[in-house]
Amino acid sequence: MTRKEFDQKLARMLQEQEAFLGRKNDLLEFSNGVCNRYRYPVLTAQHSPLSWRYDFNYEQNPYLMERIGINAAFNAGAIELDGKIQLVVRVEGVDRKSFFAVAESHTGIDNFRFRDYPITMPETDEPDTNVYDMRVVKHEDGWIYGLFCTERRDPSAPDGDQTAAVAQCGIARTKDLDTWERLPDLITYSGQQRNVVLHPEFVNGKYALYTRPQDGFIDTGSGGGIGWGLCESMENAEVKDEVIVDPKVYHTIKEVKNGLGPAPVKTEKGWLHLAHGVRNTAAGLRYVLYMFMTALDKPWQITHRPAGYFIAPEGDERVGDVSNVVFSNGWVARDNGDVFIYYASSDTRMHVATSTVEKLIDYVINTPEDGLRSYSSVQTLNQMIKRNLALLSR
Ligand code: BGC
Ligand code: BMA
Repeated sequence: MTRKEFDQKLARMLQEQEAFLGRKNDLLEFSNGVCNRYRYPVLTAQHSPLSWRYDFNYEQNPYLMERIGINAAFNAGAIELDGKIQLVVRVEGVDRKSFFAVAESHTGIDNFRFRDYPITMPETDEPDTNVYDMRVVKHEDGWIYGLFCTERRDPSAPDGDQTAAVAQCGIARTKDLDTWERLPDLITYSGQQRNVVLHPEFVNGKYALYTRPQDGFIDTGSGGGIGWGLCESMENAEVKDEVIVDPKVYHTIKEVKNGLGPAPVKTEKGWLHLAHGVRNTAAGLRYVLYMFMTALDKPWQITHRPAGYFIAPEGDERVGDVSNVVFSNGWVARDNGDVFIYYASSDTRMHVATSTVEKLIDYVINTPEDGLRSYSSVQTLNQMIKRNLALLSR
């Protein structure tokens, strides 16, 4: 490539990228009434700036090759800040390392743009091998906290096993999402932790955390379920007692494991929660999202649990690096009642679904519970059919 060709190609690539980032998203016509989905993902690996991927220097990169590949953009934390929706995205390079990067949008449904640099997350004395799935929470103490999974190789694994890992909860805080202060990892008395979420308010004057204790890296073992515990400070966070708020249950969408998604949304009827449930199939694990509500004054007590899943992978969402997965660790409830639910599909890309606080309350309170048996599901169904047919014949 001559320098002229190089310059022309780069200019064209930058222009095409601008057009791509400016593309409008469309609401899909079909909706079940609970939430709406959109035509395009809101973030993909292709949304990452070209300056992250290509060396723009002709002498150093005469073929204008991609030098640093980005594999995926998924599992984002979400927060509304400075009038914009800010996603703290799990960006994964082709080297399989994840890191965090902020992407922002005024609309919340399209035109997400990454900030110039990814987040430089400081390490602790025990460096993380991989970090992912940040829950971003504005706490009433004034800080924005990021709780995320920090993963390191299991020090007790034999040389021949290069997959065994230990997952724990990393903690950092910020005011602007750019500069982060890393705090010590959470201490709990369970083997491993993923999906730890900070409750936005003090409870009995203490910080409150949703946890997900498990014995091994993949196996929850005797642990599992969404847990709850209090801690005195976030500077040396320690949860001495974990109680299980929402256990895994045989033959449900959360039979293998479950974990809280983003921090709950406060409403006049209770705290709205979004979580993921996992079941095993012959084709591997299937991850879906479900909701529940807890009591306003006792956020660890479930008051409503609609049966089954709230969002499951559909169409193209089913396929990706880890197929048949939807996962969410970010949502935003705006002052006007709109709710933007950010979910990733198949560990590959980010989508948005929209609803309102009012509709989600209705969904959580009025959707029948799981009777846990085929027979009771049919009874629940029959009751509604009977009422409907009576209405139709009037
Ligand atoms: C991956 C996660 C995954 C976990 C358990 C980690 O190495 O990065 O995405 O949830 O393993 O499978
Ligand atoms: C996990 C999560 C996610 C991921 C999912 C599916 O356990 O922590 O990072 O989306 O598995 O691979």
